[in-house]
Amino acid sequence: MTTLALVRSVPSAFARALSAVVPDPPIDVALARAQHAAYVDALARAGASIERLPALDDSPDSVFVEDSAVVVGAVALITRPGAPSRRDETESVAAAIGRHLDVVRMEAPATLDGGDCMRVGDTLYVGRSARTNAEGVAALRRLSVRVVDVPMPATVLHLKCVCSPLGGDRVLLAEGSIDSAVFSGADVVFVPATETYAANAVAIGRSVLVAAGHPRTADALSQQGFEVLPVATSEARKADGSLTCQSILLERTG
Ligand code: CIR
Repeated sequence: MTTLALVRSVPSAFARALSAVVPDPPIDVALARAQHAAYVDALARAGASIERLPALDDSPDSVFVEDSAVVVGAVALITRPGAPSRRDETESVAAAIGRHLDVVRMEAPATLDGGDCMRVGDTLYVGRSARTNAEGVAALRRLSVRVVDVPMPATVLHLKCVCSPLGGDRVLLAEGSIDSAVFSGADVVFVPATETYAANAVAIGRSVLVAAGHPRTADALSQQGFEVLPVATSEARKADGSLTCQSILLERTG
């Protein structure tokens, strides 16, 4: 099994990315680009092949490619992102993914962000956040996958702000965020509430990218047998982004 990671560069307009709180100090685009380059290096070190999507310099949130597609087996569902300003990001993702997988498009009034979707085994957990509506969840159900809705607290942007898949049946989950009983049957590894931001990690085989500066999460993942690759995220975080959101991972056999 090999992993292909689709990524897109940090756009010139990144300082205008959506954020719940106006960042102070503002986003430093040059630093964001350096951090993104280190993120891509870490993906490659973890064993992923890298494919770069065309830059969308005038689309402030376009580095956060995860939100544009959900991969279910041999099919990619191209989303209709919950934020109208982000809907111009999806077509170039569809064109790139279409070279690897069958593509299905989500139609209005459905909305869904890929950051709300987490695949664990044969189940797709979907956060019902402000970005993802019932029609969006219904579009996933039509893909013949077991879908479990997860109601989200209004303060949390996406499901994967508080959890992420670790491969197999394992899930990384922030304590005190959502009820771990939602993931019945999964093996839950907890991140302390003080390190909630680090619950969004990218696991590829035995390696895992973790937001730098979260030592208890790094320890917990080392104890699970992972090689921990810390990645700086200060600028993505100012735009309410973290690690999974900066790539779309495609698993390939052979
Ligand atoms: C947004 O609000 O849509 C972007 N500023 C952040 C998106 C982060 N995406 C993700 O975590 N999947």
